[in-house]
Amino acid sequence: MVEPAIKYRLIKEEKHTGARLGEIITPHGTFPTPMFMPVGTLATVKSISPEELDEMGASIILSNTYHLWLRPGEDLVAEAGGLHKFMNWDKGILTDSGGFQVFSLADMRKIEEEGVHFRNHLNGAKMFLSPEKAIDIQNKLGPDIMMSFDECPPFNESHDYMKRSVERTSRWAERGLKAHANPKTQGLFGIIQGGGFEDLRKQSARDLVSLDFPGYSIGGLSVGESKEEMNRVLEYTTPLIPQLKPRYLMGVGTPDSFIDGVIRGIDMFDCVLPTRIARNGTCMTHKGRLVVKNAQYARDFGPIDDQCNCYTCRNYSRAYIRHLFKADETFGLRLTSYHNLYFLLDVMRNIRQAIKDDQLLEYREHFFEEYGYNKP
Ligand code: PRF
Ligand code: ZN
Repeated sequence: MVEPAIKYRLIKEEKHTGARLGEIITPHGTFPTPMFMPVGTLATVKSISPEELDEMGASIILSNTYHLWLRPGEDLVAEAGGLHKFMNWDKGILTDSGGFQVFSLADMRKIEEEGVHFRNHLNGAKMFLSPEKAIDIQNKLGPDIMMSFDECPPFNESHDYMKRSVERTSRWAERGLKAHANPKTQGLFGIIQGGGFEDLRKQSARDLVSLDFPGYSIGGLSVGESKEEMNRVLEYTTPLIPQLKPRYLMGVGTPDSFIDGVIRGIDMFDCVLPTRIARNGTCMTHKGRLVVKNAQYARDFGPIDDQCNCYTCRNYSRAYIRHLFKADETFGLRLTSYHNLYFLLDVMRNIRQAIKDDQLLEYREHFFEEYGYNKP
C-alpha cells in the first residue's frame, strides 16, 4: 500500500450547513480549504507573476493538459524539470485532464470507447486523446493533482446518452488509474458526471468511489444550467463522496457560487472568469461587477473597491485604471487581474473564518445583500 500523494484533513464542520474547514496536504505544501485556485492554462496565470500569486495568498493553481500538450509539449516541460520548475512556482499545481477542453475548444470530435479523435484549435491537425495518454502527459508535466479523462456532455443531454457517457467515464477513470505511473508523488482525482440526473450522479459516484481516488471532482456543472439546478445537484452529490476526501467543483468561480457551493460541502473551486473579465476591464467588487472602462469613472479617483486591501486598490484609482484601458496600456489589465484574484481569494478567507465562527449563513446574508441579490 503506497502512501497517497494527496491527503485531506478535516478540521471542523460548520454547525448550521454542510460546510467544512480542512487542509489539503500535497508534495508542495499543506493548504487551507475551502480554497479557490487561480487558472494558469499555459503555465502562467495571465499577466501575474508567481511572486504576486504568493503575495495575494494563492496556494494551488490550475493548468491544462490539453494546452500544454499542444505547446510547448509535455516532453519539453519534463526536460525543464517539470511544471513547478518550468514556471517557477513551488506551491501546488493541479492540471485538468484535457477532457473538458477537447469538448469545448477542439473541432470535429469523434468519441469512441478508446478515446476522442478531434482537430486541435491551433492548426486543425488531427489528434487523439485517450485516458492513458491524458495520464501520461500529466505524469510528465508533474502537477501535484491530476484529473481523470472524462466526458462532460451538455447539461440537457438525454438520460439515455448521459447514462452511456457516465459508464464510459467510469471505465476511462479505471484505465487512467491503471496507467498512473507516479502515485507516490501525484494524486489522481476521479470526476463525477451525470448532468442533472440524480440516479446517474449516484451511479457515477459509486463507480468512482469504489476505485478509491484520493479526491473527487464534480464535473458537468456551470455549463448553462441555472444556479438553482446546480445547487440541487450539489445537494445530492456531495454526500456521495467519502467524508475524508476533498471535493472539487470544476470551473465555478463567482463569489456567490463559492458561498453556495461551500454550504453544500465543496472544498475546492477554480475558474478563468476573474482573469478573463479583468482583461476587458471588468472588476468583481463587494457591490457586484464594475466595468472600469465606463465613462462614469473618468474622474473617479477612488479605488476599484473601497473594501478591498489589495495592491491595486491601495495604490490606484478607477480613473487611472480606466485611462490605462483606454490607452491600451497593459499595466491596466495587470492591475484588474490582480484585484479580481485577490478579491476571490479574500472571499474564500472570509468564508473560512465564517466556518470557524459557525456564522456562514450570516456571512452569506451580508455578502448577498451588498452584492446585489439574495436568492437561495
Ligand atoms: N470536466 C473536466 N474539466 C472541467 C469540467 C468537467 O466537467 C468543467 C465543468 N464545469 C470545467 N472543467 N475534466
Ligand atoms: Zn482590490
